[in-house]
Amino acid sequence: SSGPLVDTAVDNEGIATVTMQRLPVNSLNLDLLEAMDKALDEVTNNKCKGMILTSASPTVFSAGLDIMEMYKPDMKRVETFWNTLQEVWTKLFGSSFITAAAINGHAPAGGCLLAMSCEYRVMMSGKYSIGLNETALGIVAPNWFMHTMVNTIPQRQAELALTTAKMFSVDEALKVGLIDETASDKADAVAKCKQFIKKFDKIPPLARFLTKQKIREAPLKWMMENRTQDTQEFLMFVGHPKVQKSLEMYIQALKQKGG
Ligand code: CO8
Repeated sequence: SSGPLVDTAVDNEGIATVTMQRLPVNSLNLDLLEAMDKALDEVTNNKCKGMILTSASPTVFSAGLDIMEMYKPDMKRVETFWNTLQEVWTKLFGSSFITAAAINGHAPAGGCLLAMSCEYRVMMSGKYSIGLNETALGIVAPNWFMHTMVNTIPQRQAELALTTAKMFSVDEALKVGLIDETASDKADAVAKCKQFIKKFDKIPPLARFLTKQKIREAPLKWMMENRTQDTQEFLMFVGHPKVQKSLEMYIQALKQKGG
């Protein structure tokens, strides 16, 4: 399918809504990540005060990394893929503008990472789940995935969630603080994200940004200092025959489930 993979709409109050629209499940392939990288630059260049991240799918926020990018990969492309993911995370997690996620459906793995990289999360009620499930796939989440979770929920809860590959229901996510509010539908989720962003109308923007930057400094610094090594680890991981075998089985299971 063609058409833009990300839609960016800025309202008259300077709040940008960035909608991922790589249907059906917004799995993060290189093209979607590149479109998100551009959208984040656009929000910065337009001097938007805030950004809401959401999805065009009625039931999925994002299915996480596109498994097909990692299965039998072209090594050059998969390296660019990983570097672009690092770049998107750095821009989103470290943004000067205010960020909120309107999570209108499932948010496993990379989908959860994107939501946690924002400053506030509103999730639509329903039978949806959110979490970092890497260990269940035999994958160790990279350090910065873990840092992002520890920035969101208490370390003890993050350790339990990461080791057990916990996928949280909406109620469980609310209870542990993985999300901040629930919403009845997408419009309600977006409206609640806007309310969050508007809270800052009374706070001097520079003080707000410098505070966010200081709080988030350690994970960002980790990325700056370990980016190359992080990429090498990822490339070693996807190049491993055992990993390729489990990705193959995982893809088969996904396809069977979908029918
Ligand atoms: N990548 C590629 N294709 C996908 C993915 C994905 N992550 N998720 C779903 N699809 C495909 C399905 O195969 C299916 O394809 P088809 O139509 O050809 O059968 C189509 O999308 C629709 O999927 P479903 O039928 O499953 O849609 P549902 O609405 O029923 O369910 C879910 C949506 C809940 C999102 C479900 O698809 C799901 O659970 N997906 C897998 C999510 C997942 O496990 N993602 C993990 C990705 S790994 C990651 O993000 C971090 C890895 C870090 C690597 C670190 C290395 C060191």
